Amino acid sequence: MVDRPLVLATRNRGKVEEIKSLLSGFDVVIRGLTEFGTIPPIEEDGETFEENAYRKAHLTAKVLGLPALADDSGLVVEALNGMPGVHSARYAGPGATDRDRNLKLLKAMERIENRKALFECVIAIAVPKGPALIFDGVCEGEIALEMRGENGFGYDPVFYYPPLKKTFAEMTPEEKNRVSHRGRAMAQLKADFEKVLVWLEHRLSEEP
Ligand code: ITT
Repeated sequence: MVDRPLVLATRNRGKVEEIKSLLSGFDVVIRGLTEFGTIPPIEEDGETFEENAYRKAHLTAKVLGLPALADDSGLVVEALNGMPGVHSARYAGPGATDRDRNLKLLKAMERIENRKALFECVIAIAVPKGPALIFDGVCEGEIALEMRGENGFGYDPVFYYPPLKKTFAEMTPEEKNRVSHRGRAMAQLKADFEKVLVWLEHRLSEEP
C-alpha cells in the first residue's frame, strides 16, 4: 500500500471511531490529531455545517501540511426552528457533557407534539493550499420522550429512528453506520473514493 496519510481533524472520539470503521479497507493511512501535539483551536462560528467542516479541514491541513478530513454535524429539530443545528456541540454552554445537552433538549421538547428532527453531517477533505471536497448526509427521525440506550455518543440516546424502532444509542455500530447521517455522507465519499485519491494526488503535487 502506498503511504497516503489522511488526518482526521476531529477531537470527538465517537466520530473518530465511526469514521475509522467506515474508512477501513481503503488505501489511506488514517492519522489522529493526537499524534501531532498541540494544534490551535479552530473557531466553529460558521453559519452552516459546510462552512465549519471546510474551516476545520482546511486549517488542520494548513497547519500540519497534510490532507485532512473534518466532520461537522448536528441535530436539527423542526419544532425548535432548527436548533440546536450548527450549535449542537455548544447547546448547553461550555464544559457541558453529552448528558447535559440531552437533558436540555428533552426539557425544551416537553409537551411538544411535533418530534420531527434530522441529523446532518458534512464531511470536508482539504489539502494544505485550500481546495476541498464536500460530502453530505442526512438521517430523518424523531426526538424520543426520554434517553434510551448506551451505545454511540452525543445525542444518540434521544434520536429515535422509526424504521428500526430504536434510538441510535440502542443500535449496534454497524446498524447505526448503515443508516446514519455520517454513514450516508461516508457512503458517498466511498463511492467516489478512487476519484478522491486522484484529486488528492493532483492537488498535493501542486503544493509548493
Ligand atoms: P469536532 O469539531 O472536533 O469534530 P465536536 O463534537 O465539537 O467535534 P461538532 O462541532 O460537529 O463536533 O458538533 C456536533 C455535535 O453534534 C456534538 O455535540 C456531537 O456530539 C453531536 N453529534 C454529531 N454526530 C452525532 C452522532 O452521530 N450521534 C450523536 N450526536 C452527534
